[in-house]
Amino acid sequence: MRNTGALASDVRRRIEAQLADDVPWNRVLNSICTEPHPLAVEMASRAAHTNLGDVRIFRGTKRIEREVVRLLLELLGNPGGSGSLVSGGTEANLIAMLVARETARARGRLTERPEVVVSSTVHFSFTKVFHLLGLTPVVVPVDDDLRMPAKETARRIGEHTVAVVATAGSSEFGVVDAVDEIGPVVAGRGVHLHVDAATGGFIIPFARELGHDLPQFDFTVEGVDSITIDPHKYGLANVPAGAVLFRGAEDAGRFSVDSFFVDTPVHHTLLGTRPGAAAVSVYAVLEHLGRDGFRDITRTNFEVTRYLVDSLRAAGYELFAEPQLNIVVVRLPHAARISQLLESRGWIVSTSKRFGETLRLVVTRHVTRETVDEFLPALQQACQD
Ligand code: 0PR
Repeated sequence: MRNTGALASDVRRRIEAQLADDVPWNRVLNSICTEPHPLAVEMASRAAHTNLGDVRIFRGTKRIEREVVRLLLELLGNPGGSGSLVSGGTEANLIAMLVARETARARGRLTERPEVVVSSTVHFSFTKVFHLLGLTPVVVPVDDDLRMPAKETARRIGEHTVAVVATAGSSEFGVVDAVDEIGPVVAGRGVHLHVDAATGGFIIPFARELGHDLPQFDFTVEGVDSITIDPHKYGLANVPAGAVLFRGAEDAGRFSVDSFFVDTPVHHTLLGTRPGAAAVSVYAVLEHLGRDGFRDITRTNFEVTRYLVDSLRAAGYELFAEPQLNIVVVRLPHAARISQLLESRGWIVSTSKRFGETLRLVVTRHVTRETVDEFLPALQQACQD
């Protein structure tokens, strides 16, 4: 660290110079996160000093967090449930698996080698979670539509199973598992069913209202015990804002750690010191946009996705799968090299390590028809070079 501090103007200038080198949103076609809503940014900055790890001080901020959890539970059809705001999908999935394991313990079902049934497209955050918690994944191959098959899933449940994880919006393809078929076959087997809706949680409810044919994935489905939903993705809140929600009013409390101090409530999250700014930013967006606002944003996302798909097909590209959400995967020879070329020309796309020769394009709020019109020639040029 320097001995004598630099002038604020100097520090500011250096930070601005680095930020200016970040890729502008209108060249980003790989990100599930987007530019947060201006009100979220404004209110998060207002609450930058707050810490949800000390609710005796930040009691107003805590009230906002509780209200956000209530609003999210209501969105997902379970006003009587419980939950916490966390740092993102990874922490949400970790806490859901902790609760699943503790529930199995309480039921006397925890064996020496606890297992979790997942599909082959489950998010890699679970690799971290299983590693940390000593859980063993039992992988069900996806079907031809890249979905977790309900019957096969039920067949893999055994004496060691503590949980099943379904995904509502896979990160690679935006595929929504048939949670409405998986729920009923898992219900009554004594295992926890978790739905990872980090990606789809803020799209599917509104897309269904708009008439898109997507499976129900929320607490109205029999058997669903917990859900991950991420406001910092399609929820337009600032990073870091995730949420883990549970069916039962007491369920979030199954992972609970006491603190050293009198009058400090137990913790239900991994982080101790936690950003109140995140809660405030989510609250600002939910209240300001309401269901109408989210429905409008979803409608636009789907329209731009359709425009992208039609433009790609008209230009002769073939899709890897028919998109269910706003993630478009194109079959493309030499995809990794084309992605690198595009990046050198300012465009960010993804290529899958597991499903080679594919280019993945994510349509979110910052991706417009103009972005598509500018991207297509850049893609064509990269394919020719
Ligand atoms: N579950 C699912 C289904 C996800 O898609 C993700 C992240 C997570 C869990 C983990 O969430 P956190 O990253 O909040 O812990 N999905 C994105 C992905 O892997 C994360 C991301 C976002 C990556 C923006 C890049 C990026 O620019 O694609």
